[in-house]
Amino acid sequence: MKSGFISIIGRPNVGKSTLLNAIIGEKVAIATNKPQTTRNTIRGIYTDDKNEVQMIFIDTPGIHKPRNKLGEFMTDSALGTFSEVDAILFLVDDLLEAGPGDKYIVDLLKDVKTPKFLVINKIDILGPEKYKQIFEEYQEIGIFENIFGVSAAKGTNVSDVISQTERLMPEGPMFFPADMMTDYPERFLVSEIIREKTLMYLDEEVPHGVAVAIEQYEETETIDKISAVIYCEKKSHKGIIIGKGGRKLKGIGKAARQEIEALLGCKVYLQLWVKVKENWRDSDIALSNFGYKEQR
Ligand SMILES: Nc1nc2c(ncn2[C@@H]2O[C@H](COP(=O)(O)OP(=O)(O)OP(=O)(O)O)[C@@H](O)[C@H]2O)c(=O)[nH]1
Ligand SMILES: [Mg+2]
Repeated sequence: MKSGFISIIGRPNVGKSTLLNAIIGEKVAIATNKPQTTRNTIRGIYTDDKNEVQMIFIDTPGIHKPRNKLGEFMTDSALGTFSEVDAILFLVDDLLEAGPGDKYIVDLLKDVKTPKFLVINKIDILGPEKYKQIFEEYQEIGIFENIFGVSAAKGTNVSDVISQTERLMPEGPMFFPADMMTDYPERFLVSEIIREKTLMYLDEEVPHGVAVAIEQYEETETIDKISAVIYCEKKSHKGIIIGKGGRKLKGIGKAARQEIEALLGCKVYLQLWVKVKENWRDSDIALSNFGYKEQR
């Protein structure tokens, strides 16, 4: 039996959560077109058909220059995985010169002994010429055991990444039951689904200030009753989230409920509220209440 932990790292929005979901074959992490969607480390458990290998993939928040305490927590959560894992998957979707972000990560990785794979994502939209340039640029750096081109969204070459990662795993036990996909409680997954739907309905600056707290979670024989608060940082944002005549909030609620029902396999009564909590991203108490503190 082989088993181990693998960290998926990279800039915001490169497709880390999408890749995790593609590897696990189920949605365990929310993914949106908004940068900084992932805020905690999210573990997805992969067990092969023969129960001979178990790999725990850790999706991490996009590494970025923090602008508040939430940002610090997010970037620290990602960097903190480096020394604890058996392999690192570094995701990119562009050339090094495209921005300072990837260069910063490469410099950090140079000092990390853990085996590293480079995963060039979004090959479905990159085009062969650009792919070749990215490939050669990273090969030159010479710190990656292997370089893959994948499309996490379409599932292209994801099985290669899985099989090559397997080869890096040490002898080890089954940490989790073979049918388990993630070790997060349903309550957390529910709050993430609500956050995802909220982000999808919003644009620009509002999403970064959104957090979701579950207030009531009651399971009955016929239906699960869940009530949650969507927090935002400004009164004007509250209006945006609720929308004209409450239409936007209704849309968020409906989309979230449908996905939560599929997750839980039962009917759900979902009640959503919107509240303002100014500057919560710099408040230690709020961060800890939302689970964005020493959570790993
Ligand atoms: N075309 C294309 N889009 C992709 C691919 N993988 C991910 N995306 C899109 O890229 C966006 C970001 O995906 P996420 O998986 O949320 O990215 P992330 O790296 O987890 O982002 P953060 O959590 O914010 O750090 C989403 O709109 C995805 O649909 C891909 O292979 N091809
Ligand atoms: Mg993510």
